[in-house]
Amino acid sequence: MKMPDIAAIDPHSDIVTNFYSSSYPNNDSLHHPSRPDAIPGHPLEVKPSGNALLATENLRHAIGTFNLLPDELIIMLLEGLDGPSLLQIGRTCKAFYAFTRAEDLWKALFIASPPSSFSWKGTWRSTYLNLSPSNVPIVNCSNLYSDTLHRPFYCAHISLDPYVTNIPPRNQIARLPDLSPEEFQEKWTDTPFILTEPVKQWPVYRKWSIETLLSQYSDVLFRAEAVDWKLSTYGEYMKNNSDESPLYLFDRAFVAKMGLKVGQLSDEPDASYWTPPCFGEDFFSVLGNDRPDRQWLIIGPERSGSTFHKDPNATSAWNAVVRGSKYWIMFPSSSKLPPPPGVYVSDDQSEVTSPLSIAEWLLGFHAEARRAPGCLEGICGEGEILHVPSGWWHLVVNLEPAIAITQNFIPRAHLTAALDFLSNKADQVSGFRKGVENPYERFVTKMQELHPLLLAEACDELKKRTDAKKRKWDEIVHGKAEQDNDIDSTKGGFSFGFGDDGSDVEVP
Ligand SMILES: O=C(O)CCC(=O)C(=O)O
Ligand SMILES: [Fe+2]
Repeated sequence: MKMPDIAAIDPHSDIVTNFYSSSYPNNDSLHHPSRPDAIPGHPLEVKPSGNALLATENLRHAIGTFNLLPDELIIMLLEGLDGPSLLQIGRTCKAFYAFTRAEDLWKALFIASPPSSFSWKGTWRSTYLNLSPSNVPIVNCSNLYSDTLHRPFYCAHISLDPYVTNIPPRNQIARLPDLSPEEFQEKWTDTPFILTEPVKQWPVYRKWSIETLLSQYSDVLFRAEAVDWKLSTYGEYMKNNSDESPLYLFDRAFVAKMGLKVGQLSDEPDASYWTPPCFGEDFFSVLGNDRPDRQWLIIGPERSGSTFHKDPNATSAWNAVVRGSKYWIMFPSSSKLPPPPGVYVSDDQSEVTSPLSIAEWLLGFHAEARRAPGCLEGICGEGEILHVPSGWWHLVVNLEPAIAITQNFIPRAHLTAALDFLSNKADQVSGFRKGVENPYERFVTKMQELHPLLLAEACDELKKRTDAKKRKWDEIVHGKAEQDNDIDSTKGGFSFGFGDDGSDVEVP
């Protein structure tokens, strides 16, 4: 008897609504052969676990004692094997063959010991083993039922449309042609927005495409997560991969590698791009070459992107889309608000656990996030630039193959937040070169030299925030009456709310 394939059942039925997700979108393209964005069948025909309930045959029965173990544990055991051992166990039966085809196993082997020379072959397994696609057998594993094996494949093919369209008006990120430095400083430093004009003046906006970059920089090595690949190899990867979370090129040394000139046209007539004037103020520049990493070239295929995070060292950022488009979903940070749905943060905020891929997060949490207080969403299109205020959570996904440049900075409105971070979260400070010791002291020394008044103001503000939190703490621990005596009524104007001011000062 041919068993029903749950993944092929009408997506509006209850079964599919509960499949991998509590908030499955109304995606009526799922498995519909006549729709161009329908999800293709799994290459080995592995089915989601639920199908096992009615199955008369199950390939898992051939794996002996291992059949007692859940799929995740089998994969964990296989993670301990090298390539030849994986191939060997994969030959024992169809079920193990399917398990040993899991791409994450081969990606990990590749990254642990990259072959000295290789070409991208469409999958991590074929690339690691140097197999041409015609040498990879098509094995029918249709009687294997495994969410662990099916989910990554499924997530690599979901349509992003239901998540990035119909953004509720209250969630829309503001869109403006441009802002002056004064307008930015007065009204916009705590608000995400998209500027539609400045990037369109950049020479790289006219000149860059994946093709032109490939023709000019094909042999240049760029960093993509844990690997340094020639751009030509990354170009092949972009064209031909089925990864759930595509490898993302994120290179902080691109200006030197590509021999670019960067700066305002008045100083640098041959500049390839420049910081839009409204984002010009950046107090990390007082550190000169000792500043932390500042700018990145970002290239990735459709579906690549960044899972939820806040930018480093309490900096703000701009992110300019030179080619393609990006969907952004953002949340303010405040101790009054929880982190975004599906994101878990340790007490000291040093660890962010977002165990899900972007696609899994969209499937499982997007609907809830869209309704959550503070949620903002928007699409930053080609030639547009988005502002990420200090401390904001963001998840970003490329809707098409994309090229972007991002740069982090400290505007005066967030000088206090940066000082707070450098002094109170020294263990989480990142991006400084190895020899640069004690970034907080260096920063304060340089600020004292170059901007003493601003530094004094920011330090005052930081002290106020710390004192307010101490009082709040005392109020909680010792009761209200006792701490009332501590309030200096001459100062007034304090915010007694935790985190209203965006500060993350630790309560001692
Ligand atoms: O383009 C992206 O993937 C987002 C990068 C990012 O997180 C940023 O620019 O802050
Ligand atoms: Fe970011």
